[in-house]
Amino acid sequence: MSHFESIPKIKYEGPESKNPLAFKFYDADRVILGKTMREHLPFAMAWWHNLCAAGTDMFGTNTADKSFGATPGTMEHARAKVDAGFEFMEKLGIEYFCFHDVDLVPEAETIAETNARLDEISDYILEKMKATGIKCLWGTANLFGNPRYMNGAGTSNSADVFCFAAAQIKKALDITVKLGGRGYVFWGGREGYENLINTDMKFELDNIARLMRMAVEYGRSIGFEGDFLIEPKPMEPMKHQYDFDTATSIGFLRQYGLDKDFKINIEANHATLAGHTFQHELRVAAINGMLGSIDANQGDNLLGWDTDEFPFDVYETTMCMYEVLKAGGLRGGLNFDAKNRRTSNTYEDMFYGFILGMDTFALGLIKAAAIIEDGRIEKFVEEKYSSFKSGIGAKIVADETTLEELASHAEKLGAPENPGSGRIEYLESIVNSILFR
Ligand code: XLS
Ligand code: CA
Ligand code: CA
Repeated sequence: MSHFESIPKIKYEGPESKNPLAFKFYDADRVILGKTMREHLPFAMAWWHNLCAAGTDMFGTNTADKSFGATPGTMEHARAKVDAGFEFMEKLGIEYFCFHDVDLVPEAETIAETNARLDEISDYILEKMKATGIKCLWGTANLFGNPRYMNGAGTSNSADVFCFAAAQIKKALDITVKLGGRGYVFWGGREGYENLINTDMKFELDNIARLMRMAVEYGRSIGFEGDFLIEPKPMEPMKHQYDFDTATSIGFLRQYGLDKDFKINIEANHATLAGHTFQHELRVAAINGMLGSIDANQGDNLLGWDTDEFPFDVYETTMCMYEVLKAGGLRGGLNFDAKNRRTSNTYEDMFYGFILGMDTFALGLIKAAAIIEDGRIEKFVEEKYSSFKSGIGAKIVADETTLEELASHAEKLGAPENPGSGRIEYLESIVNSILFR
């Protein structure tokens, strides 16, 4: 049974096309810097937004119909979501999906019953994967929705709740391995605090590191070879979340000896909530060898919360793909952790959202490659630091000098040298001339 009968397979028609159900920039087989767009841009569908979220917000209920012809909360509905999801991905040429355990099946009264449901649905998903070639990018456990996690999961004050979290992670890892997932994500939505007055921060951090260590040990023991990923976010739902941003998360991973098994999953909207640009977070991960995967969405600068919009801002995707290309590509993928606006509530809108996101990233890729081929920006940056290529500068980077030697060098110079213009406006106008030529 088709869920999107009126929607054709979405094809590339080029920038002049006025067909809303066609790609204007995403041309999967086009080769850019030696790789196809498909290879550069491993797009993924987020099960939760696309197949589960139906427009409920703090002030109102569903505006969209995501029942797919079945009664929500049943296994029949879980199967209908699989059917709809695979039809949707095939029509768009999306090759990966990401999931939380509870996106796949309704949670039952007992762990055993929920796990039996997960076994059943993952058999069905596996069949669909074999038939279509669609793959799993990453899996995760929802450790924030159930009221038992109100004080956190890995950072809960309750040892029993900690065990429930362990049970969910164990099963989510089993399912991720069964589906051949490339990654396993920890997003710590409730791993943080509302108020330090009732919080033992050190104890909580030690504990969640223990949970992650056990997850790594278990995952490796069942043959999981992919990356474990921390997805930073500074706040929401908690006032302060421990995985605040990429730098904080890398510090945590190194402190607890988890950095060999983990990488970072960077979400654009979480970067801006942390007071950073998306590009900043990508750069921090890349220079630390920790760039794992990307949750591709965007926030709203006028709103202080996580709006999870489909990417539209070409400057942002250009800078994202610039970082990705310079880092040598992505180990993971580009997961559209994005949802339609509450007022865009039809099946067509689901497709329009993905077409917008895929085209915005395709444009970003094309333009980032053009910036690199143009070379002026990279050349400027290289020259900016050229004083470290010879003389005293070369001695500094070779670690062949001392503070005394540097001090006497400075004394001999007399007046300090002008370090040179940063040329920001000139460089920005290069970006514009490449974006809009
Ligand atoms: C929420 C997060 C979440 C993670 C997966 O803000 O983005 O959806 O990606 O748990
Ligand atoms: Ca996310
Ligand atoms: Ca988000």
